Amino acid sequence: MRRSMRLAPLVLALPLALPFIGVGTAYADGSASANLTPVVVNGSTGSGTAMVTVTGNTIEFTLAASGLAAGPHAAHIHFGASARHECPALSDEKDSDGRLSTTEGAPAYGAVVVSLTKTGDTSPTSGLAVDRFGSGPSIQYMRGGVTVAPEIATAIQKGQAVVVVHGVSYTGARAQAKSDLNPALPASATDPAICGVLSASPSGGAATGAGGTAPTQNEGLLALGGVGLLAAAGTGAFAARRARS
Ligand SMILES: [Cu+2]
Repeated sequence: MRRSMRLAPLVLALPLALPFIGVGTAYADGSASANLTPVVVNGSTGSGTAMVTVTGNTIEFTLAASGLAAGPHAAHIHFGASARHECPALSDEKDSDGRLSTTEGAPAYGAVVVSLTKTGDTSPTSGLAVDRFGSGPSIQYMRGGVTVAPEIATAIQKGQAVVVVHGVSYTGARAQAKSDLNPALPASATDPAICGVLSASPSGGAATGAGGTAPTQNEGLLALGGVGLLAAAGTGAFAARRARS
């Protein structure tokens, strides 16, 4: 009797734990951050930071970047179970057309799994909802209460998820290229600009190690967080709302 009562909580907890078992270790709640640096080939001079806090299957994210091209910047968490969990390398530019498309980067970072929109839907369906992302050279916003699939929450904690901010500036032949995601858009609107792999932060701090983010930087990001929320710019020059990622 006493024994079965003691077992009860364990039995109840089991179904909750099951989704994690298939992907490996169950991960406790925590934070991950990424330094965003220019994607090879595409010529962005931007930089930024992404921070994600995972609580169960809910995430809160902060995205800040500067030095970006004019125009909207679709931004996503990418993940693929069979992806390399990296930002693209020069060798990913397979067709030698002088630009690395979103599709060419997929072997490195996988598919869109979360759209880091300011408002509304955050599923991959909103991947090109350009009027709900940041716009212009500097973007900065945060958002909480974003539900993700259990395997995505785990991937973030395991350092397998990649943040990609899209939208670059091209001249010459590259400026005439059509987007691989939606031929109605120029390639410059959707090609990846800056990228970073989310890596788990030690509790109470930021990522450490080679190339890690200094704690002060993330604290600053959080402090700046809410500022961008009012800027529902809607500057999307492209009717990409219904475009699919
Ligand atoms: Cu993306």
